[in-house]
Amino acid sequence: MSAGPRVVVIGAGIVGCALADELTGRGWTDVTMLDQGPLPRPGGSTGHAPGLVFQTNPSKTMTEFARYTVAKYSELSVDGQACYRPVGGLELATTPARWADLARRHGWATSWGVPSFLRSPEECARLHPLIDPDRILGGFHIPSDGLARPVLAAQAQADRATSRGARVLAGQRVTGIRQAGGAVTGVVTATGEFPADVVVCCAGIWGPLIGAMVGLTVPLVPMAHQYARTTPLPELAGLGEDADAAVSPILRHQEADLYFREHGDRVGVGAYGHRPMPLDPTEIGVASGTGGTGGTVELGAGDGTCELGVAGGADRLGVVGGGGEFGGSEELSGAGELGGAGGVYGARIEGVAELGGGAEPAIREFTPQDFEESWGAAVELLPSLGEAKVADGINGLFSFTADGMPLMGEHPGLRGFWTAEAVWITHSAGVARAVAEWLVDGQPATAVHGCDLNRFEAVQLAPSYVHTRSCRAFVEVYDILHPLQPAGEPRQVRTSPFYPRQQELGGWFSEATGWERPQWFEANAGLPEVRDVPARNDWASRYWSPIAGAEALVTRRRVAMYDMTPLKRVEVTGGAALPFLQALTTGQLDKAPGAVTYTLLLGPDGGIRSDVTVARLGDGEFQVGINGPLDVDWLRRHLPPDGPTNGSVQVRDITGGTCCIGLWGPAARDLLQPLTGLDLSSKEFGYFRARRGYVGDVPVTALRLSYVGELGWELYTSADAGARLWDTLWAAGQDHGVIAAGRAAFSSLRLEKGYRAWGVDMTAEHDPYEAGLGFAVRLGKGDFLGRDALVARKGAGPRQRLSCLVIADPAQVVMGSEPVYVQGRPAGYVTSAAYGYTTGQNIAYAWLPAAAAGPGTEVEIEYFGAAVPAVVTEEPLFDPGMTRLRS
Ligand code: FAD
Ligand code: THG
Repeated sequence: MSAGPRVVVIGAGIVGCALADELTGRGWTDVTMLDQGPLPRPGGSTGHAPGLVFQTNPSKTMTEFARYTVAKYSELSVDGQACYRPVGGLELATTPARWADLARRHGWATSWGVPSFLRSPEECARLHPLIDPDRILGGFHIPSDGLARPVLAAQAQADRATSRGARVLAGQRVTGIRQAGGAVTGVVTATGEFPADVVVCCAGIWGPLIGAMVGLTVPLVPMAHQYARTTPLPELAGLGEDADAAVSPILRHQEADLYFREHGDRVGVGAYGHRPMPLDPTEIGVASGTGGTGGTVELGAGDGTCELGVAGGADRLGVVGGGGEFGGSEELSGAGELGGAGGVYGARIEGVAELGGGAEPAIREFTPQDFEESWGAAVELLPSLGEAKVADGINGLFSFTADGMPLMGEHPGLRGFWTAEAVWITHSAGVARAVAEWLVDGQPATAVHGCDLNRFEAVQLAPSYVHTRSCRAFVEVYDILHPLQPAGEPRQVRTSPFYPRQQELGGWFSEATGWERPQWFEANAGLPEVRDVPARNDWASRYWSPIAGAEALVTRRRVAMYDMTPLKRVEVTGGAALPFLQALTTGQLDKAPGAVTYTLLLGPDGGIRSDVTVARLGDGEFQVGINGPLDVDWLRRHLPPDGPTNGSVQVRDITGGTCCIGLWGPAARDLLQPLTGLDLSSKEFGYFRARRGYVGDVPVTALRLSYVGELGWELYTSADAGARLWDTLWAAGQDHGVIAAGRAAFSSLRLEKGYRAWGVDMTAEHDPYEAGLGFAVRLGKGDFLGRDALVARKGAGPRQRLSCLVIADPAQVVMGSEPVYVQGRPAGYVTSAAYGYTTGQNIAYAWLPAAAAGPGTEVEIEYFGAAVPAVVTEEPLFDPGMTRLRS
């Protein structure tokens, strides 16, 4: 068997070690892992993590990563010491809102296959004897959650990789990346060179520095997070002094931004309640005392934390021996080399393993005043802590991203350069497995679009954006977040040319990928249709207005203008544009100019990478309506290689330079025809056709299609003419009762029509047949990416099916990700949901096992702990005969 390509992994933290193990386990054994620090504690975040693994996450992918990490580390040990202990996880509620949210989290755990229970205060106190049951309303208990031993797990995986032929080298500080012809060729360290075909950056908080060596923005922010341990508690005396010993469940007290674990007879307290403490990666420094770092150890004092006095607050925390010991670093070897600003905690405790040890670039000095409030809340929850004191603590550094998700994938412009960054211990093995599959098999088995390095728009890579949003992610880490809750600053980063008009109409804006997007318009509050809109439950009524329902109704009754500008589009041009697109899509695109085709992009395994519309505007000219930056990345990656055909295909993102109004509704033709020389009759301008012309004096590309399932057109023009287009349509529309309508109405209408949203309803984990999109596949057209795998999957028959559910109670609108029970058993999960105003049906789409998904099947959706009855229903619910669209 070949050893595979030459792989260099940068960083021997838990992520690098897990990756080396996963790669070598798949037969890629020519793996060299480099770390600047000493082993097995090279000085990164891994050495400071207390190892709590709470698996439940709103993201299915993240939960799966955590499940795999639990399963894997449960099987690992070093010298008889287990790498994982399933002590269980207990998330506690002290407020009614949190209690309700724990029920929502129970729903996610159930949806993603993690068994869990809601427990009474007394049950919680039985599970964890330090809890005061009078302080809580209940708990969410996940028996398989627990404690990983990060350094041990890293070591176990590194050892296994080594046994398969990998090399792990300490004291090798990477200073440069070699490249040639758009691909990596090697890694340069302070003392050597390592040829490589694949380089994976697992450098944690240092990732941005490595990225900078290859012109790549690694959009993460190193942040300090406080973790402290108490003096011994008599109640825990039975556990002894081993800092790794623990029997009670790990705890989360999200209301106070706290988590807890046992360290033998002491308690470890983690706090997110403090102010964000971001750090510039250039200020982190490196571990000292090993070869290769030379004299280059540099630590800035710029994190702000070390300027703060420590003694004052320490007294109030009751720190052992007073505040002085917090500041003192003289007992720590290597501290001197770090020049005082090196994060060190003072008080050493005999018999308790060091949190860090040696020179520790990934910790900063504990700032007791930031911990004070947390300590108060900790004592309130666990009254026994009142007898104890804070013995030691750190401000430990790890990575935050704007959306809280990791950064996995390949550099967009340098082949062979990969990242696995911003990964918690919790997800480490799962992320590593996915990256290994991606490298070895060509794609991960798990849907990773939410973690893809290339998921961001350029504006989201601006340093200010990354910084502000990552700080916000820190602040919100334990907050109860509503799926429609608008993002904070920075806002108004991207606005369509219609934005001033939308503001005048009282648009209520949310943000996505930098765009301001109106959800509904207060100007429509006076529509009589508002009265026809049913009320909904408290959670679903947040960030929502009945006006949205009225906008949906008006779209079906008259006509509405939708701002479709944020829906991305690319221009694909050149002599080879047609064969290029043919090879990447499931549809037949070889049609005369003027045709529009709804088609799919598949991965090599036949999973859906995206669904797109391809408008052929000329022989070698296509406009492709896509779903996001990953589609641009996908198309670019598949461009024909340099050579004689170079330049025969160009892919250009035209989103920002153009804009689009969706003019939809039964009166759309009557409104538009007088404004244009185009003949809008169905005979001359049929469904799924494209034409160029003018609307008033605005040049447009008009596509006759509609994501809301109504007669009408998408009207594209250049951004400069957008305001003119809006005004022209608006003025002419007054006689037809035109309104501006927002995203909320849009979502309801598309679900009534059964149109899937990629990334929500279907992902790379699903094939077209399961997703109900078999109609978009032309197996007979010739070869295309994913075709062979798809043929096999078709033959095997669908395992699961995207199913349309109708909920009996109109008020019980659900939001997505809720578990669906068939015959009392968890069987699937909701993807998207909306009330259908025109059909009067409360809709939820859900993945269900194919065998259980037939129409008429009665199911229950778990919503905040309540069972909401629903029925699998034939789809689409609205206009199955397509009379509206084709009228
Ligand atoms: P690291 O462990 O930092 O490894 C990166 C490695 O890259 C380092 O060893 C570094 O030396 C090396 N490196 C960097 N630059 C270079 C270079 N130029 N050349 C060579 N080598 C280089 N997560 C959880 O899931 N549960 C928890 O309970 C938890 N608690 C935490 C508590 C604290 C106080 C902290 C600080 C973090 C906690 N985390 C927790 C987060 C977790 O520790 C990190 O997310 C995780 O360890 C990151 O692992 P990594 O391998 O990516 O990074
Ligand atoms: N408009 C344009 N491009 C897009 C979207 C869009 N690309 C991304 C995303 N949205 C793609 N999603 C859809 C989903 C459904 C339809 C169009 C885009 C659609 N489907 C018809 C149907 O299923 O009845 C297709 C009929 C056919 O194939 O003839 O219209 O909103 N420009």
